[in-house]
Amino acid sequence: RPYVITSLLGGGSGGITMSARMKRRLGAENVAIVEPSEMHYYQPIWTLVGAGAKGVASSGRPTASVVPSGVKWVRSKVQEINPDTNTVRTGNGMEISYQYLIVALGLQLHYEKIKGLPEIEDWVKFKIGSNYSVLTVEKTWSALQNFKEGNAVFSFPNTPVKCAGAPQKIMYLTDAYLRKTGKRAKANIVYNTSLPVLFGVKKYADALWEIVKSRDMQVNLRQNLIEVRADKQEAVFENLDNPGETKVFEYEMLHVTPPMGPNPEVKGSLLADEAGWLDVNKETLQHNKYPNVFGIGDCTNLPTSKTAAAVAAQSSILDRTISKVLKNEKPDSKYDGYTSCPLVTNYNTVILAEFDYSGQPLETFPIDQSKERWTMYHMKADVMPHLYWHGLLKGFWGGPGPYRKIMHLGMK
Ligand code: FAD
Ligand code: UQ1
Repeated sequence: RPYVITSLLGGGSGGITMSARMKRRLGAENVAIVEPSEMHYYQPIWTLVGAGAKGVASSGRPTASVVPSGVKWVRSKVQEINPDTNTVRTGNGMEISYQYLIVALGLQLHYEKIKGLPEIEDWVKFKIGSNYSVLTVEKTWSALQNFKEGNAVFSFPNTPVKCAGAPQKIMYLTDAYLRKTGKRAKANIVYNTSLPVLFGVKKYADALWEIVKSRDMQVNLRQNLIEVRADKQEAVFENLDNPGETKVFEYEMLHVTPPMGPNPEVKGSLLADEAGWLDVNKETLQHNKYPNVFGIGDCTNLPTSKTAAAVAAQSSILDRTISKVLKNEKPDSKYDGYTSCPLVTNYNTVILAEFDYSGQPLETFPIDQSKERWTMYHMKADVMPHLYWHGLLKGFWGGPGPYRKIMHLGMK
């Protein structure tokens, strides 16, 4: 029955944030969220959980506590989206009609695409970890603590990923942990990435190359993890510039960043682009074919790095876009692609990368953010979680854009 004006698909960062904003705009009784998970996770803290600097419990809160009061929560999966009839079918057999639809389904992790990767229960035994899932993040910390001597190997897959810095943040923390515990001399740290660069923005890549060189970490570009031979503690990488050529790395610790891709519910719908991501206008976030459909976050084909910081900036733009559409006016706000990645380089330092669609730095603070700073670590570890739970998810934090303008007053 069409009691719902706006349906939100997905109750992650983007879904909860937009539900708070839509409640303010339309009234709670006109908003519904479809989300199967009983828990909502603040994923950015997993970088620190994997390195033992935070507990995993701090990352999750019940979904019931983050769904704005009065907003209808459908505790089920989206099974099928039909934008021609303005309906969504859910796993529990409901058919929901919508006037407006915001898709915030995130992306899918594909651990199963890595041949031989054992069942998660066996990861501790096989010295494997992965900060990308709540089920595997604590295994990273086990592997780190159990490290004796040998290679610590880190992977970056040959797909788009969320938080493109996370696969190497854990390498820097591993290096720091092994130094702190006197084991660094017996360790060889290897970062094998599918990318042709260490980081997509030159200013930060230059700073990171300095760090990997000065701390004696080995970076191999265009290497893609395709197989794990867990019983032998071997990881097999394919050379993407010479397909078929593989290289085997013995490991004492393996951190896996899984291949990622669009959700099947988006990919299999009329809303997807050719690659399967939600096809939205890159300035207004309105769907390119269905004007009553909008997208936010990791599920979209916005050509920027997929982060919660990007979700924050997108949320204020999308709020504006929808307000215009509701009044039958033309959307006028323009998303510039803002995204941010706090590159944790030690247990007390962060390089705060911030940039836009053009790949140019777009820094909030009037200081050089490519330098390692303890203030930025404090922001990442202690300030950001509050900003997330009490600012972003409540619909009050739309990214640092306005503050950047104030802080740079008279400086440029
Ligand atoms: P999500 O928050 O992932 O939410 C998607 C939701 O959709 C989930 O709740 C899921 O259950 C639900 N869903 C999926 N399928 C269905 C379905 N069929 N039906 C209904 N619901 C469904 N970002 C930063 O800004 N800074 C950082 O430092 C940072 N570090 C990170 C470190 C790690 C290790 C990870 C994993 C991520 C990090 N991120 C960081 C990225 C950030 O967490 C994501 O970009 C952000 O959460 C994206 O929000 P989203 O709403 O698009 O997706
Ligand atoms: C941000 O807005 C955000 O979302 C709440 C993050 O996710 C946890 C971030 O990591 C960052 C860096 C930002 C940007 C905020 C500032 C103050 C630069």
